[in-house]
Amino acid sequence: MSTATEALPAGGYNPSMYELLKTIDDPAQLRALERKDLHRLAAELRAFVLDSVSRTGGHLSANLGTVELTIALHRVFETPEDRIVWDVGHQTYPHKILTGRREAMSRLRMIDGISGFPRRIESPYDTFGTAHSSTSISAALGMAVAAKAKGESRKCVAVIGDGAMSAGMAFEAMNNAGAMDVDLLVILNDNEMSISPPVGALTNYLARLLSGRMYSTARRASEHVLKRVGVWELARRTEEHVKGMVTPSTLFEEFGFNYIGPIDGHDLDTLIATLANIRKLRGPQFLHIVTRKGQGYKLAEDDPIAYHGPSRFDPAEGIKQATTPAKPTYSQVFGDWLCDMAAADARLMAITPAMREGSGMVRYSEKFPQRYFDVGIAEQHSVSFAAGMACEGLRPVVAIYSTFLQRGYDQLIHDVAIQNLPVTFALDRGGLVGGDGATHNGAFDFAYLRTVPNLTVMAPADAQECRNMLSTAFHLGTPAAVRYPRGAALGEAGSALDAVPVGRGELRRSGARIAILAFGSMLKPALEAAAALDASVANMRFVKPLDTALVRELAQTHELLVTVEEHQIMGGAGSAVCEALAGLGIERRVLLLGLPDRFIDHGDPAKLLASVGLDARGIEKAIRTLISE
Ligand SMILES: Cc1ncc(C[n+]2csc(CCOP(=O)(O)OP(=O)(O)O)c2C)c(N)n1
Repeated sequence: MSTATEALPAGGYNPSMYELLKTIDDPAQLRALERKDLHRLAAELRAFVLDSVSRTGGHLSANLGTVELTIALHRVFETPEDRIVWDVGHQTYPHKILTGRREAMSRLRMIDGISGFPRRIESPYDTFGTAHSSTSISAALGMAVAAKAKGESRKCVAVIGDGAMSAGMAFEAMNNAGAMDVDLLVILNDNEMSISPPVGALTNYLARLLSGRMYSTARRASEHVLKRVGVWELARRTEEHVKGMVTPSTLFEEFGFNYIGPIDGHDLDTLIATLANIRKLRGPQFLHIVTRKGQGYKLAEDDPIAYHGPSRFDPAEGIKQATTPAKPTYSQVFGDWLCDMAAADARLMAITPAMREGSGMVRYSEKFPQRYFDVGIAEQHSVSFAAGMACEGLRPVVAIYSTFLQRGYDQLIHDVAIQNLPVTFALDRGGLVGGDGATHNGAFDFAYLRTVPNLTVMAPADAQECRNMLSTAFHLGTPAAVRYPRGAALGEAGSALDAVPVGRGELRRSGARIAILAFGSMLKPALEAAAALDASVANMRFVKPLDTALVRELAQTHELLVTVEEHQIMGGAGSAVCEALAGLGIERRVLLLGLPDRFIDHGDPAKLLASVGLDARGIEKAIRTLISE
């Protein structure tokens, strides 16, 4: 594929570069531009994306890859009347910039700023809220069916990456759509990357489609057959006819779609012409475009993984290696434990649904390639796959973000827990995640896990405890989850593989009248608040089985119990404490602190926690308010 895009200058992004871009506050203005000006618009848009992401942090590589596609879509389709649904939505910065949010990009992913993903409340051009992948075809199909039912002639388009296409849900939607008489266009944005290189048979298949081998092999076979029946010459002249007659149709055609492509997704003229033609076609259409992650910015082209979601950086210099080593994150604590436990126990198998980097598994994947399984964006499959391994005596560890395990909930109950299989869930990103916002917060896991029989649920308060709990889970012989937060771990973890006593919390501070029962990340602010209040503090460690003996003891020796968790109050660890008290027949006043019954948006994690009263000051204030009533 040719990549005719102009490379970005290595620095010096002065505002005059955006003269044309500044005239576009609405795609109608883009549609009014002369065709020849669109290339300049693309160059300005690409420079603007790089400039603004370098100032705020956010997703970069994917957005540099969708510049031409975004312009072409808004040029050809009558947005917002025609509906464009972006899968995942991390590649929608060009779309945001062209749909009235250029200036707002300076507060991307910040409190009160715009989201890094499409959101219906943010703009009429954001037709569907996304962030978890592989929903776009379902949603666009729903919109197409709605248009038909209402007699509206609008077009509906789903834009989905090759990584997101690997999820079962995308195929469920394809299966459904292909058999329907609706005007739906699915655009496969194939950049041959997920966050890391994509995996699986679909990836291999797409590569074969691109290299043309599939087509030429089939063509050779048909040549042979046709020569024998004496019609080859005629057929050769009507290549298209021959192709339609004897070449194997693509997988997407088997699903009932009309497959078009592959075409160069950075060739604006071809994109516009192709989309304009497709717009006139009826029924399910499938356009395969090829783009490059990081297109136009050499550093990101060379290392699209590092530039997938960078923090702020200087575009002229690129991402800098920190001079002082950063404090290890919980993901790294997990990754180190994984390597050590794998060395100690050959039964360990580690599974990730497409999140190798984010889950801290790069070193493990290099050290233990035979025992490392990236299953693609396939959370449901990852859980049942682990269950199958566990049936055969292995000890699978599923490393998964709390928010993404929501996808595998039935598999967790039906395949793992009912059969009481020894699967360890290393649950990353428990609690508020910051810039990614409500779609990615791990706010529900205590609730959805603690209600499942056979499952043990732990929440470490520091690095060492995280490591010990992972060892505990691994050796338990039954299903267990260790839930830890995003970001820097507290303290350091040693190299031992010790366990913690199951179902036992520990008293960390003895005070009077008030006892704070802290879960996981909330131990630290609880201890700080307790010092000012002279309260007792327990590190509860286990959400399930809850240390009911400790709960009883604290209830009998204190006037007020305060539970604190970085999780929804409803159904969370505090609820478990209340259930335990009821079960014990103890009447004691309880203050439940945690996340309120609303979705928490994006922003700086510490500020967000403070905004919901989950810092030391907030905890102290809530307690003082209650006792002064
Ligand atoms: C259900 C789910 N699992 C995992 C993720 C994390 N994630 C975000 S982007 C991404 C890669 C997507 O790859 P692709 O669709 O090819 O888009 P590209 O970034 O290459 O443009 C992943 C795994 C997610 N958003 N949703």
